[in-house]
Amino acid sequence: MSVTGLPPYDDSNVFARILRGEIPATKVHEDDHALAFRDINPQTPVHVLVIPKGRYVSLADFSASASEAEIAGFWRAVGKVAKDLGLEGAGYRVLTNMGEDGGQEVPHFHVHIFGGRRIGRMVP
Ligand code: IU
Repeated sequence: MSVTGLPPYDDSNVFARILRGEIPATKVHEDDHALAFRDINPQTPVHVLVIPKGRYVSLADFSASASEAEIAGFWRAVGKVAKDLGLEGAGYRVLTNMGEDGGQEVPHFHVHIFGGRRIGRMVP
């Protein structure tokens, strides 16, 4: 088990395959530390996923194991993507699902950026 309680990183997960260019994604941003692309099943008019380029299973894994440069680069990318997509004025939501109880489906750390409409209070 990894630090997250999830299995160790699996290089066959779908986001690893997107990072390797094996399956397509609609990319909106890419830099040394992060890739951002449109969610294939958008829940809001703008729904983008931001993933680190490193092999991290979840937020718990990323926050415990990534370097300062990776963490800074990743979170700067999240803010830049939201700004570049025009979400800053009206606001947006950033969310990560962590582990089984958190509803995480893809075992490569990612945050969702939701925007483009008013989003209600979160009900777990
Ligand atoms: P979760 O946080 O792991 O529960 O969310 C995974 C998201 O990945 C979910 O919103 C899917 O629609 C999305 N997704 C995707 O964008 N492309 C894919 O090939 C697959 C899932 I599989």
